Amino acid sequence: MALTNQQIAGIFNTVADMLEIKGEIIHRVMSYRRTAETVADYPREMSAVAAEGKLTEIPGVGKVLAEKIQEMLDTGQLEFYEKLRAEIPAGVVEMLAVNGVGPKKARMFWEEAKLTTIDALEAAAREGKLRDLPGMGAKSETKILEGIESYKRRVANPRTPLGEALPLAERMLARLMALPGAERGTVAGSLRRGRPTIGDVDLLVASEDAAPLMDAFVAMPEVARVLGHGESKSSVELQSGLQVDLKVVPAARWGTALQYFSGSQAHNIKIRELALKRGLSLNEFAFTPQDGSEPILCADEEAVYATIGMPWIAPELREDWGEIEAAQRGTLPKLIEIGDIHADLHMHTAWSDGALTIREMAEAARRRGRDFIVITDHSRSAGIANGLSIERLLAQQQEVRAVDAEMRDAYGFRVFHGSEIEIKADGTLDYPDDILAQLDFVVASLHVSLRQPREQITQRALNALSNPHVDLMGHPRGQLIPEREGADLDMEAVFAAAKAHDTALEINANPARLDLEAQYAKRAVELGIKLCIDTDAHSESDMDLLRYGVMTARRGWVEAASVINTWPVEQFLAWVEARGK
Ligand code: DGT
Ligand code: CA
Ligand code: CA
Ligand code: ZN
Repeated sequence: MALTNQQIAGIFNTVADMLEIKGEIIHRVMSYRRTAETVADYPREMSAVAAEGKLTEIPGVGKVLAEKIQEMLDTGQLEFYEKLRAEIPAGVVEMLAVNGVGPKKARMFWEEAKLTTIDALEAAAREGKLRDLPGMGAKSETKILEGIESYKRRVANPRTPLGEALPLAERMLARLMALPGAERGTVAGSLRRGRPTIGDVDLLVASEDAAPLMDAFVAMPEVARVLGHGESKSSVELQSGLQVDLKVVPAARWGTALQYFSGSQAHNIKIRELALKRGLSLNEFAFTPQDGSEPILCADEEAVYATIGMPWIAPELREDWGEIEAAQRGTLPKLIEIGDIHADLHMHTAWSDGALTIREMAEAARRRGRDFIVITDHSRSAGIANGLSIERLLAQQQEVRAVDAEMRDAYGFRVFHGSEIEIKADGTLDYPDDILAQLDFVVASLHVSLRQPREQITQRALNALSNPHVDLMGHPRGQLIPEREGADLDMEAVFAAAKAHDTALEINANPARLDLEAQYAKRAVELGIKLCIDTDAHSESDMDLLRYGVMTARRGWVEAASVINTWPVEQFLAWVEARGK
């Protein structure tokens, strides 16, 4: 079979990497990269274009690279690429995937230090052998070790972030639902449960006629490979490498199928055990009584749970974290919903690293139904984020007050002035207390020195939480999905301080953060700590990420009452006031 566009693009990209390592002129490297991009995004297969003799007519593909595409289609390989492969060890090319290693460094590690694998690079860094190479130092050596750690995690755990998978899944589902015969449809699996990362996408559609849905599904433009094309189940692999499964069931069996394919496996095992205790064997199709009587079909999930004597359990709770016992006792939480959120208390403008003006952010938030916001740009030591000096902070306050007056008059919408202050590496806060006292609301965040030892970084968090001017700790653990684990914080100590000082903890809704994650949010709820679900928006579209924060909160059993931005503005202001500002 002829090489696919993805395979051709992959080879061109690797050639570009190799040429860069060799120090080729950047023009040549860029022409490979550009062509790779063109080929990857091209709506038709290169083999089809070549069959018509029209490769050179593709915009941006010159004569030389068109010949190379032809060669790959004819022979299944590229001689130029094979030659480079013989010259540059694969491990050196692989080094480019490590954060902090560019082509010049990779070449230096190879030629000067004779390192040809990532493992060898790691060993050399651990032994302190990289720091004496030209342009290197102890700091860049540590950076490379961190980069290798993150690279290894990516390779070992190739899960897709929720924020990437969900929009894609919803797009594919919408196309299926537009077809005649599709009655109901939803995402299922870990995606429906709102896990921060997902292994594969599960789609479920109710229809009496599965075949046209299956055919449309495997023919979607995102599909790179069809893994299975059956009567009621199909699986495809997308160009991104993500797998998507589609199941089609008759509407009469929707409930059991949806319950089954939503998981989690641990939750379902317990549910099946409970069914068995009632003499019913449960699978994706039905409850089958063991006494041989007629199967019980469930058209919705409520019926499934009712059959085993319990109320419906929201999918976000189905992790076997105690939800089945709570359902049996009648003590399931009344989970927060997106409509409960009235404010966004953490957002950035063009004063620091955001895209919009204060007024534009306020308008965008108002259009999304919020009643008030707090502008929290970065503080002065956040150099790369254009953090605000004290002078700029005070000047910004004038503008916030002016916008607040206008928005208040026009719409009853309020804009408050805050800051997202750095908790600096030494544990001090980035503005003095007398400045913090002039702000309406203060978010304190860890952005730097996140790899400090547990005791040291925990102490920094405690310093911030115990400052009477700090109202909220932003994205407390500092994790980035999927590449960076959270800081090594003593979370019980963090919770105790948040509780003692009545400082709120954030559930940052950005799908790259989702921090606090559900298990920590759940613990915070148990301890009666206040939470806040913010978008940390740097642009208008960031405000639409709120749903991921709400999903995460729901996974953490969070109810609206403990979330400070569900409150009306008067209650919010009274709380901030009472905290001793
Ligand atoms: P993922 O894709 O790794 O993020 O996690 P899930 O939960 O989406 O798992 P997946 O895609 O393997 O299966 C979707 C659901 O289907 C899963 O949550 C429960 C159900 N399921 C799949 N395979 C099995 C199985 O072998 N046993 C049981 N009890 N349930 C299964
Ligand atoms: Ca899945
Ligand atoms: Ca699956
Ligand atoms: Zn922020």
